Amino acid sequence: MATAPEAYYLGFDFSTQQLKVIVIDEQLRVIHENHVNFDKELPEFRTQGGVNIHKDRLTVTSPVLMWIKALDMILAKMKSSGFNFSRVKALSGAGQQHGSVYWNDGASLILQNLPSDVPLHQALKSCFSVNNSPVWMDSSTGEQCSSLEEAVGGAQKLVEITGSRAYERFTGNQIAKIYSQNPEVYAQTERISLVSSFAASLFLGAYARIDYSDGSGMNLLHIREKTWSSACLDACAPGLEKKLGIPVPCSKILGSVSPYYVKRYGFNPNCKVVAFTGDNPASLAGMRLAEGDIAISLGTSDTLFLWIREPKPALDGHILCSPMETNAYMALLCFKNGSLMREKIRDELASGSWEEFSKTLTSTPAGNNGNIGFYYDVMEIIPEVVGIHRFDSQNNSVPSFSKEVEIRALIEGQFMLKRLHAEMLGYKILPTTRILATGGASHNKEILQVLSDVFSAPVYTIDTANSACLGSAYRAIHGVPTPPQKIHGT
Ligand code: 5FX
Repeated sequence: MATAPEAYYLGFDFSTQQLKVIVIDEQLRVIHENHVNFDKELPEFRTQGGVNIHKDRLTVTSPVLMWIKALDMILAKMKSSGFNFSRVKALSGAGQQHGSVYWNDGASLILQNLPSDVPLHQALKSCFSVNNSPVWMDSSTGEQCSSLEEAVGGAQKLVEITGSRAYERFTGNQIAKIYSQNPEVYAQTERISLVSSFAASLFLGAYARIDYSDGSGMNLLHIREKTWSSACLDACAPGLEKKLGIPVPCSKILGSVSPYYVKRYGFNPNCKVVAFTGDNPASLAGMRLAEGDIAISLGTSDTLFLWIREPKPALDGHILCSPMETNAYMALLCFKNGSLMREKIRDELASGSWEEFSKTLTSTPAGNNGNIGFYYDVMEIIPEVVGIHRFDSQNNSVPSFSKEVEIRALIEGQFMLKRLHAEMLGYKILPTTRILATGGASHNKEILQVLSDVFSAPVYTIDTANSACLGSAYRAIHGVPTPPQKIHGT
């Protein structure tokens, strides 16, 4: 008897600059990759880096039809490369966090009756009450942030409910801005999606629910109760609960693909759509982070993802529901003074050479004989401090260090702060803890040794260029339980 062909799983990533897809098989092998670059392949939308920065320099949006046209294009590319869509058992995806999509009154009917002979961007062109979606780079909602914190009883209270204090890019504040500036637009919006749930809706042919993990980036979700906080909803806009729908666990199967994809691309009608989530939660899944692990990206800014069991939400950093386990959490910490600060000290004290920098770093012992320094070239996010602050072994503030002490103080100081803030959020180092490092400085073994010393844990380097996309494909495969296999001879 012929065996059934192996199933495929698709992971999409609607990121800021491009739409990506990765196909994996049941052994998690990548068997197809494709992408559409927004600026290059969709020049008619005139984006730069996938976004439009408005005149005030604070408002940043992306055209919603650009994302839809990119989906038309990527599926057409896959089809013309001979990809067999009928083997796809499930799909999932990621979206840039915080961005929001506003569906017009009546759009759900159009979504449910997509004509398969028409590209999506034509069929859906009249479906949006806001054509330019606010995205995570937007910082125009300062006023709304202050009102939200005030309405719920202060920043700390908001942190306890939603895992974060009010941030300008967070979706609740973006919705509040639209409501206050254009109440009639808000009134004619029947549904508000995140970029992730919007993308899932395109595949479902119906409004997809927001998952707990991406929902945690809105300043609206009660992260422990996994329900919308009425205090936050009421502070942002009236009637919001109905427009958001009920949030769902991240591994929820939302339904099967719309008949549109069956007819137009040859998808199997049973192909399941697993809830889409934010790009950061999807990356955590893509890196296969386990309890106690840390992923650290040492790039222009340094970003940490932590797996947390018992979170202690704090004013600095974000706590999100975990994309992997309903009762776990992930924390996100972002530090602005990353590589640029390291490069500045390298240029000043090591003639611009990483080799010389590393040699000098290893000439001093771990712990730096009690000397500590904190280096902030630009105003830091966590904590809000700027300038250079040095302390000797007696805890006296000192104006300078020798070059050897300075280089170690910089690197140890950067990692000690990360550990301190991680632990303040409830992170605990476990005997099994692994640190997965990525980004520019992860190529420097001496810097990684300090990271390992500070956290008392082994450090591994990984390539995360596609982690959100790959994580989405993994989430697709984990979302659909495989029926028990018959074992011969038993
Ligand atoms: C996280 O809070 C962010 O704003 C960014 O990492 C976006 O998710 C990038 F897409």
